[in-house]
Amino acid sequence: MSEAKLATLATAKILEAKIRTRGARVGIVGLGYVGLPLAVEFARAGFTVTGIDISGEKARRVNAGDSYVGDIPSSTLGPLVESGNLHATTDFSAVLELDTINICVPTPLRKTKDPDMSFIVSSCQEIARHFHAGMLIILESTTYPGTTDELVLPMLLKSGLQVGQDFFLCFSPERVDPGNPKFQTANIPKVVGGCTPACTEMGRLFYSQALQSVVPVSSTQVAEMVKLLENTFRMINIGLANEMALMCGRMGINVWEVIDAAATKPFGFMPFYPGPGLGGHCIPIDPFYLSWKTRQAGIEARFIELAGYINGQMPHFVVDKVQNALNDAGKPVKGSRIHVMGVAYKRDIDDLRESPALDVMMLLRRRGAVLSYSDPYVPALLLEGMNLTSSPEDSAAAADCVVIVTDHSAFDYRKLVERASLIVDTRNALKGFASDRIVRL
Ligand code: SAJ
Repeated sequence: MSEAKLATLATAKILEAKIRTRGARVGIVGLGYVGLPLAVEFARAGFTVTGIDISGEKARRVNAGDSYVGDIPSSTLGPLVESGNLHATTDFSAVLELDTINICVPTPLRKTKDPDMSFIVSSCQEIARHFHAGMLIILESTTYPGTTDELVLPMLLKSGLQVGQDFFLCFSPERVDPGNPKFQTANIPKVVGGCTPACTEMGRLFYSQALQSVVPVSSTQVAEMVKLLENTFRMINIGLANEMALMCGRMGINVWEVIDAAATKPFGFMPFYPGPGLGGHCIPIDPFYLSWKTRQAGIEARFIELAGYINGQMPHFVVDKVQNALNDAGKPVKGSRIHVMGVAYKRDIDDLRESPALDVMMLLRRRGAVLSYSDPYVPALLLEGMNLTSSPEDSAAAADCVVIVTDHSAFDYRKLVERASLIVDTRNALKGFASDRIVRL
């Protein structure tokens, strides 16, 4: 066997041994709601973990054992930092001392609905500057199929090292669901696909040291596509539920009753619910990474485009409902006091990203409404340059119309029904209440 071949085998064996003995020095780039929980799991498993983030504030808070991620209490983070198993830095030269790196940086959409790859590119450029033989690199950021092989791999090959021999490169989709009480990083099955079989096996071995279940697949593209299928599935089915709402609304049928009854089918059906639109940093965005890529391949992702259109129309549908409800009460939208209940993108969280509530409020404001809102998770927000602060729930009673946009559990719906003069309910939050003052989606 040639010396080169022997050296290659040695590289893989040495990295394998480091991983098996937990001696591998683990790096996590991007300490957000994905990266920090992952860093904690590997630190818990006994690895020495270095978190790398461009935010000095994040690095400082991690090193102080002060968690800013809801799923990681400071009581969990602190001891791992004190024991030396976890520390954070903004200095990418730390890569020189690392054996593995997981890249967990954001992949937003541009306004043109094109993928914004800038965070992946800048992270990989920094990693490539300090990259060395014997490393396992795993991209976790949601992206279009082909990113790992077409964008990341060439940046690492510039080192002259060979993938699958001198270093190992994989993709593994993040599946973190912030606030999920049942499924957290450790017990969510982890899909991983490598540039070569040896890469896939190294990725499988790595995750199996800290996570309960690993699902190896044959390539990085398969792994990239798995995530997009998961979230495109959701987005399209939510679009179907919204279209059902539009159809039932036109036919005077209660769509919520239809869905609840359909959901009694014990097989072959999964309920999704209509709403004021699609918010969050995953579902409205991930499918457009796929449709952008398929367009390059000359294939139109028609379901994605159609569902995106329908979901995007829901804020307008809600505002028309409000306008018609006020009209039936002899009031124009212009000058009416309209109080929005809940502005976060989904219940019981504080995240405003892509929240449809912002679209609804903007449309109502442009029709001349006098806006106020209540959201226990969002004390203040900026709407087209206007600073709004959350009012006490009681203030809803003084409004000409209340719109339930996000159905937080903390709201007192009974009191709202007793006191409000008109309520448009976009979430079926008032399912148990009957009143001619309630207008449902
Ligand atoms: N929504 C509806 N109708 C539904 C479900 C959701 O209108 O039936 C709306 C929500 O109100 C929200 C948006 O869609 O505005 C997205 O909601 P989501 O429940 O999909 O929550 P996300 O955005 O937090 O999605 C995450 C995703 N997790 C990852 O990407 C790792 C998604 O894959 C999960 O399935 C989802 O959490 C979850 O199940 O909680």
